[in-house]
Amino acid sequence: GHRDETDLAVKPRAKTQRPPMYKVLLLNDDFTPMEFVVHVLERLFAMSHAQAIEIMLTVHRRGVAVVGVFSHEIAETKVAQVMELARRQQHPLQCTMEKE
Ligand code: NFA
Repeated sequence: GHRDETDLAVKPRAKTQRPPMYKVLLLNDDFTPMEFVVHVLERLFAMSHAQAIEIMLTVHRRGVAVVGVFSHEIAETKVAQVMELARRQQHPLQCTMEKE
């Protein structure tokens, strides 16, 4: 309505855009050693040994787990790092990303 001294002028604005975030997923397989997966989670996802074991066992039992949520660029880097470590050790471990 009409303004008085208590009114605040607030322009309608578009909602603030947040950049999309990406889940990094680790997939189970029958061959990659459990200790290698724990090592990957500790080294690349900054998890404690206990956290890494917990997530590794979730992947082992359920088939897949989210290991982190990152910007597109960081998620791509994490996936590439996991895949490169696995390739170097000739393990079939798979890591993917998907938009949240
Ligand atoms: N399933 C694998 C095994 O029994 C362990 C594993 C866990 C592999 C998580 C990949 C991801 N050796």
